[in-house]
Amino acid sequence: MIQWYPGHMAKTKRILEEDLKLVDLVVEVLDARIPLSSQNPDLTELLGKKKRIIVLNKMDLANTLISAQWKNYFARDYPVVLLNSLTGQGMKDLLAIIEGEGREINKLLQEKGRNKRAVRIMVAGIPNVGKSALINMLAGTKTSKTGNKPGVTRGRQWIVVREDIQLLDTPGILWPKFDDEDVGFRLALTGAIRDEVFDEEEAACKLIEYIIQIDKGILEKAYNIEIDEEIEIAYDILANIGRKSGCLMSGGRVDRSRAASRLINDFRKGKLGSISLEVPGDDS
Ligand SMILES: Nc1nc2c(ncn2[C@@H]2O[C@H](COP(=O)(O)OP(=O)(O)OP(=O)(O)O)[C@@H](O)[C@H]2O)c(=O)[nH]1
Ligand SMILES: [Mg+2]
Repeated sequence: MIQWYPGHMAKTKRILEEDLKLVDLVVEVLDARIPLSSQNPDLTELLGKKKRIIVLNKMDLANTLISAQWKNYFARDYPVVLLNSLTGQGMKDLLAIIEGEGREINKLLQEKGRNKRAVRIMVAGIPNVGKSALINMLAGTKTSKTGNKPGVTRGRQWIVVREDIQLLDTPGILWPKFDDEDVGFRLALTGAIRDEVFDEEEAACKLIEYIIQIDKGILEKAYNIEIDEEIEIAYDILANIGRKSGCLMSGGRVDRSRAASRLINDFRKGKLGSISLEVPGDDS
């Protein structure tokens, strides 16, 4: 499952390093369903002493109790907020944290005899975690952008979120890391890596196995099937899902590939309910 070639990654990293020089604070966006798998471990080194806030985004798609555990997990090291970037739930908390960090940063500036100024932030994260949605939510309907900042010479613009907060208009792209096969599957299932680079049927089977561990009733209800875990393996269950949802080939054989796409899409859209794929302490 290779998507990020070394050259591609080096360039992405270079751009990120340039952008980091422009900001005081990084808002790291993680997928609340897979907070560890969607985190890029290299960011810590890249940030150095730069401040970071962790956003567990897509909270609406994740299990509420597990998300609360993740919040505690990350809160040991960083300010953290649960967010739905489509509805804005959690946005007030995020702004309050940014404001607080901004005050800290200004305190340090003033101690050095420098003037008070707006805190400069950027949003960063791996693909598909909701960076653009978050930026849109923060920007709101505001069109006012400032021009006289170093970033603009390179085509970067600042969005004035509030008098005290300026946001880089382009998110920092981080690369997903998956030496571990399970991490790869989680990234695939949530849409962080492109569909062409993983085996959908295999990923769908992983998802079935995972959901059955939580509650087989989720699948039984969603697809009007009955699951006997004693005798059926995920591959059989996938076939049943296909049969019941009309994924058939000519001749009436089940089209497992289409069944897999359907299941994965249903999961991504939240049609199977709010399901977290990772629990603190799982493997970390
Ligand atoms: N349910 C739900 N969907 C979300 C949320 N935030 C973003 N999305 C959806 O997730 C998908 C990806 O969101 P984007 O904002 O495009 O993600 P991104 O990180 O900018 O992705 P790239 O630009 O590809 O790196 C879109 O379909 C969004 O509508 C959220 O909080 N809840
Ligand atoms: Mg985007």
